[in-house]
Amino acid sequence: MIINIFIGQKCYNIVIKNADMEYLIIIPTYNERENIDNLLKKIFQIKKDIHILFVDGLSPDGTGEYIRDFSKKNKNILLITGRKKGLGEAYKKGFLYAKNKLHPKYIIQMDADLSHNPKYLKELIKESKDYDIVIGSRYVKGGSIPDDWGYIRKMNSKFGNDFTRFILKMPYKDCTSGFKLINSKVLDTNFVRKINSNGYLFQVEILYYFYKKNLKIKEIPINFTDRIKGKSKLSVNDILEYFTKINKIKNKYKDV
Ligand SMILES: Nc1nc2c(ncn2[C@@H]2O[C@H](COP(=O)(O)OP(=O)(O)O)[C@@H](O)[C@H]2O)c(=O)[nH]1
Ligand SMILES: [Mg+2]
Repeated sequence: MIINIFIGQKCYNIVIKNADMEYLIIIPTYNERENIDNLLKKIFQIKKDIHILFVDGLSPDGTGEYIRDFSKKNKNILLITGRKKGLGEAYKKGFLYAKNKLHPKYIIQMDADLSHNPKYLKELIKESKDYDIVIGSRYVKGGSIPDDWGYIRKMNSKFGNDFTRFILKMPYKDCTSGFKLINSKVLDTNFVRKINSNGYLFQVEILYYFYKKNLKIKEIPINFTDRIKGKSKLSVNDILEYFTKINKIKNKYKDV
């Protein structure tokens, strides 16, 4: 909890460690206003006392203001904002805010568009007792991607994952999943500050670091569904970043 105390002209920010915060979901948002109602309803149906930190990129559709209204009524909903700089930058900001100010025991990464069905939170939370990282995985047995994805999209996702395993020699089936739980104690802030990939590669970079750290990692199956409302923000640049910078990640963490 953060309290602002004024003494004379000076404002002091006092951060009171929130002993109650166990699970914190971090959700980056950009023009996701239409999804917020449903998202919050479904998350709180699964776990009433969960905390959510939204990182909004000053969405022109008013997502930030919309969330702000919810956060006034429900202390478990938190919001930080700043200029849109990509998914990786939004997560870095959220991770650092969580580590420095909120101190949750577990952090969960999740999209706002309901592609990551909140019902899987139950399983992520259950496995958090035995694993440092729990990945909601589309490519383990029982998991899936949408049937109606076109050939190119399917190949891009599958080939991207095969390529990652080939280059980085990681054993995981879904290296680009954006739905995962991280035990907060393994998320080192020095590491977070140095992350320098932004799109799909952001997910690969953090997973590779966890892998090199020999952490306990588990994949659980999820059925990934396409967003119904709003538009995807990930771009051709993110795909290019993926294939051109993946080798740099290997070098960057060779001594971890
Ligand atoms: N704050 C912030 N959020 C972003 C940015 N880019 C994407 N997002 C959010 O990150 C999540 C994943 O992006 P999305 O467009 O669904 O990617 P896709 O699932 O790969 O199509 C969504 O909740 C987006 O609103 C950004 O630059 N800044
Ligand atoms: Mg999405």
